Amino acid sequence: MTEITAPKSPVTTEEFTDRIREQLKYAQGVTPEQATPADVYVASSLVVRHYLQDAWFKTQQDMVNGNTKAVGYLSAEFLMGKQLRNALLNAGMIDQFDAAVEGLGFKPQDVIDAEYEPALGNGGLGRLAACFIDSLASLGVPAFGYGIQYRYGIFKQEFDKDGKQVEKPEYWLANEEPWGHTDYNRSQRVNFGGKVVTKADGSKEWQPEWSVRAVPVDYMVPGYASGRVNTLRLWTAKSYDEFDLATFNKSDYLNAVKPKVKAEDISKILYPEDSTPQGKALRLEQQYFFVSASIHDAIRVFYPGQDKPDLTTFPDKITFQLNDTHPVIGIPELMRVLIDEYGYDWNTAWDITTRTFNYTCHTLLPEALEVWPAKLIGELLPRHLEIIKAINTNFLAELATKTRDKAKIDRMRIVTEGDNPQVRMAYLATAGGSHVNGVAALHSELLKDVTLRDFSDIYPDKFTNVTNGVTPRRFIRLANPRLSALITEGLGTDRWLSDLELLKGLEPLAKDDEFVKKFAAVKQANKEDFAAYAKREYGFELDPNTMFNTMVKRLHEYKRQSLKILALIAKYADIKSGKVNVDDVLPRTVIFGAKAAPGYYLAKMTIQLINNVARVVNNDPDVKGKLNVYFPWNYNVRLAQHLIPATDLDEQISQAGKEASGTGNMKFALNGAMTVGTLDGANVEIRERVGAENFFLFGMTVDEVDKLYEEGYSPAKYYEADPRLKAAIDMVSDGTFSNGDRNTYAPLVADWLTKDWFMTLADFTAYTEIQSDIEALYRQPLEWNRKALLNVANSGYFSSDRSITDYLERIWHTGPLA
Ligand code: OX2
Repeated sequence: MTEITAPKSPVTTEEFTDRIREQLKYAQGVTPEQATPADVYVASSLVVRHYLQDAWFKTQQDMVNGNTKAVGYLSAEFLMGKQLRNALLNAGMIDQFDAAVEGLGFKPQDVIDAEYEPALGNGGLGRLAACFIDSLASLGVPAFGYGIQYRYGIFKQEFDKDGKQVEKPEYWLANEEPWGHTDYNRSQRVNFGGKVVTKADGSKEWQPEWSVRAVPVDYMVPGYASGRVNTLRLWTAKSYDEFDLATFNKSDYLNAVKPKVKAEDISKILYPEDSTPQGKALRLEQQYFFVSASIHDAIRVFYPGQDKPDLTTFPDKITFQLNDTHPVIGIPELMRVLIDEYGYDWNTAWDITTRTFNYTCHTLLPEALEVWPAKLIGELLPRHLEIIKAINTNFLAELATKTRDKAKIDRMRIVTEGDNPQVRMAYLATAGGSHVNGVAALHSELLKDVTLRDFSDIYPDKFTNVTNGVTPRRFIRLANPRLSALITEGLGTDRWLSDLELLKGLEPLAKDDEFVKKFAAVKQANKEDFAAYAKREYGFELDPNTMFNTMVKRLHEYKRQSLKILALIAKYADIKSGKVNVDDVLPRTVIFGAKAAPGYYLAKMTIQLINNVARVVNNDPDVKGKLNVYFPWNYNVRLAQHLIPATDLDEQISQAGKEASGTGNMKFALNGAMTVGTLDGANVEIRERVGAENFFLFGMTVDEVDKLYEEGYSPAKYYEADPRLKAAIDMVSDGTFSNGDRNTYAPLVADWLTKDWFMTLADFTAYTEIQSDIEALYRQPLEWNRKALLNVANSGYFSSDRSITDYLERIWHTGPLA
């Protein structure tokens, strides 16, 4: 008997059908006969919202009336993915939906596909935020996600005829968007610019120059089987002055709408950076915009109708998690609100503030730690600059009581000295919050030992680790229904969806050849599905009888897509030179997915190279279909959901000490892919859990990398030492992948040979050597699948439910609603 704990549907199919008809009629204004899948999508979404509405009210009421501290997850990005199917799953209505739309003459998949994916994030950081709010709701913890509803999400990636990345605007709101509820009556004023005056009583008053209206757009965040629905509140910027009548009367229409355009610019685009900040004033405006609105919103929610609330209780009502440095301006903002708006003294305000905030750092790259020129902050937020300076002064004084090491104190300044002082947001976050966490065990260690070493010396108790996780609802149940069914069959229960450590129960089944064969059949069917999807969406012809070898993530030098493509070229060169007999080559299909930041020259050139390697290799008859390279453009959550379940081998090959965690690595392991990877980020913990014998490890460790930097790294040495590496790089230089033009990739080749900051060349030989182990195992399907199954069985730890449980215990000190 299989135990089923999935949520019970609140509706019958008939009721669902009637409701859809009703929405089609009254909301969409079409008959079922006239309706398109897009109409049915909107109508069905409204129906789902309808059934979630009471739980949403109740969760909010219980949160405000109860004694359970809420979590405010402040994040510049929420990469949600499509909403409808996830909401149906979490609310228990998938079957009723499928039957209802079929009854109306539609294919459920067409209706699902009609949803446009909200692409409000760059990569891992934004997707993590989305997994976290799913888990918070599923665990019944009251929470708000607070962010920005960007009009244009991350750019839409296309490739031109030369294989270069082209960025197109992603206007995801072009069609009706049934999930967001715009709540004009709960908007907040956010001020900018102007000056600070000192009043007669010595208190300060900020006299801003301009303001925008922050209007919340609320999204339901239904928990899986928890009966709870939390809120994702994304702010959109509106102008207070639609237009300036005086200017308009002078017949200057464009200038008359200027205030509106300027205000609305704030929430217009998501900055397409990942791990490197861009010093744009607009970005700081965005950060302040959503954080200021969110802080005021939380006060409104938790002290309804109170003019003089007792904000000393604020940290008992809500804890704000700062998702990286983007929301850190919230620290001086809360200080300002408490002091200037509510009249608290500095010390009380500081006590409230430091008890309210905590900070998650997601990087180790020094260039990714945001720093703002004090001048810019002064122009945009003059009062905040004063407060930041005072925080800095007090902080330095406190440090002087803790250490005599003047150099150390100087290194820890929040505001640097000199002609062009800078504000270091990571330091402000560390000083102004209760806890700092990294996102994987290794990352948190390196944060303490390297990046924030001085801070951890003096405040060791502030530092902790919470290893990332991913939601099993979206990334197993929705993405991989076949594997989900097999897991449920194997475990005799579907309870693993809310308690992922139960996957451990699959471990004994790895000894059962029949079960392993079923597991292999699931992968094969998923590969066939993906081949059909790739054909439909991209026109690719993938052979599902080859190994599917995937590398999907942002394009960044430290992630080392170069290593993958060079190894592939080396293999190609082996075939071309006759060094290996093509008939002995294990057939592989290598699939890349990656966006590069538009201004990131070498990353974009790497994309161009991959596309051209694909063009050449896929069309070379000498290769006999043994090597295939595909690069589906515009990698996003939807593509991830199709591709991850179909992958045999996943690449996590960053230079050790550079990838903070990775979360793709977890999704792949949970979907039964094997990983080839370095000892970096969460790979370390994945390998520990799945077993060293079930993970393809290669490459230098953090210590070896450091040592090599110290000794003086010379990439050319490696080029000379490994003839296969030399052959591969020479092939890039000699025009093979650029129609004979030797200059196309010259900057990339020059970088490899003279700089190679992330030591791709140094790890090349080890990476190519591990390929023989990989291929030998893949030639024994039963053994490969046994190991892949052991990956699934031992990756339950990487559920975002576990991450959230860790946050609750180590950082937030709160729990589910009663
Ligand atoms: C990413 C990190 O690069 C990645 O390693 C991590 O898994 C993810 O955040 C979630 O923690 N911007 N994106 C990241 O860091 C920054 C900065």
